Amino acid sequence: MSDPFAARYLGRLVLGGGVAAVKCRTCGEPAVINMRQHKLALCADHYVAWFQGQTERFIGKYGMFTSEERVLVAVSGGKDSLALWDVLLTLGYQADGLYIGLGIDGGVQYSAESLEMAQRFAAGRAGAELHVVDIAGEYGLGVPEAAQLTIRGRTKPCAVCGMVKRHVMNRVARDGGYAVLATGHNLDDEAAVLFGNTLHWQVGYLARQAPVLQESAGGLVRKVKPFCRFYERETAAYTLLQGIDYIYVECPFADGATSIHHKLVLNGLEAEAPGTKLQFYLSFLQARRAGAFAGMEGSAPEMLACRTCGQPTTAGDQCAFCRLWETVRVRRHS
Ligand code: Q46
Ligand code: ZN
Ligand code: ZN
Repeated sequence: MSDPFAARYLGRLVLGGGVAAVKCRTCGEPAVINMRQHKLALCADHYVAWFQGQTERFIGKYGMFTSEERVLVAVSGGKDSLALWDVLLTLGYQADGLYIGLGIDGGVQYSAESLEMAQRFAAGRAGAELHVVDIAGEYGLGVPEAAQLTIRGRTKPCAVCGMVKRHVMNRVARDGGYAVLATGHNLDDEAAVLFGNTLHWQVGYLARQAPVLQESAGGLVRKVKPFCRFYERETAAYTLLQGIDYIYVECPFADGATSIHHKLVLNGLEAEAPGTKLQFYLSFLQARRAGAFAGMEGSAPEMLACRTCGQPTTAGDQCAFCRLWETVRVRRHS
C-alpha cells in the first residue's frame, strides 16, 4: 500500500519526474528532494547514502551504541521506526525489532495493519528478527478496553498505552539481553516535546530530554533516538525511496493531541524560516550540555523491584503495569 500523502514529503520533485532546475549537489542529476534547511538537494541514490551516513554520525556523536552491542528497535509499523530498523541493518548493527500489539482498531484496524507492515518488513530482510508481544493475547484485553476499565470517564487511553509500551519494551530488552532500546522519534517529535516543556517551563523534563537516556542502576535499559535530528519529511523520504511499506494512518487516538498542535505551530515557523526547528532543538542541546539545566533533574526516585514481575519501579512495591492488570481483573468480574 503506498502512502497517498507521499507528495507532502517529496513534493513535485519526485512525483513530477524531477524539476530540471534543482540538481543533486553530488552528481548533478535531477534531485528528488530539496532540503532548504540544509541548503542541500540530492538525487535518490545520494539521498539514501546521505541519510544513512548522517544516522551513523549521530550514533557516534551522541555515543548511542557500538556495533558490538545488540539493539532492540521499537517498531510500530510506521515510517520512522521501519526506516530506523532498515538503516541500522544496512549499517551492519545487530538490530532486532519489537512490535507491541496494543489491540487498537478505531475502525481502521490500526493494530492489525501495523503488525502486518512490521512482519512484512522483517520477512523481507535476512536476519531481521521481530519479537511480537500481543497485549490482548497475554492479558485478555487490549489497551483501549483496559484503559476504559481503569481510567473511567476519560476518553483517551494514551497515558495507559504509554505506560504499557514502556514496561513491555524494557522487559523484552532486559530479558533478551539487549544493551539498548532504539526508538524512531524524529526532530518534529523532539521539537514538539521541547516546545511543550518550554511553554510550561517544566525544567525537570527539560533536564532529562536528550538523544540518549542512560540505563539506570535499577534496571531500566539505555534508550536512544538515532533520528532525533532528522525532519519527519526526511525520514519519510527515506522510507519511500527505499520502497518500504508502512502504515500511514495515525493511531485513531492521536487525533487532537497537544503535540499535534505544537507541531503545527512549529511547521508555521519553519515555513517562514527554514531550519528553525533544527536550530531550536540543537540550541537546546547545546544549552543543556553547557549546564543550563544542571541540578534540575530532581533527585532520582528510588527504584524497587516489583513484587509481581521483578521490573524496576518507582511506584512502591508493585509497578504501575502490574497494578493496572490487577485492577482490570477485579473490575472485569465485578
Ligand atoms: S499513546 Fe495514544 Fe499513541 Fe497509544 S493510544 Fe495511540 S496515540 S499509540 S503514540
Ligand atoms: Zn546524485
Ligand atoms: Zn510489575
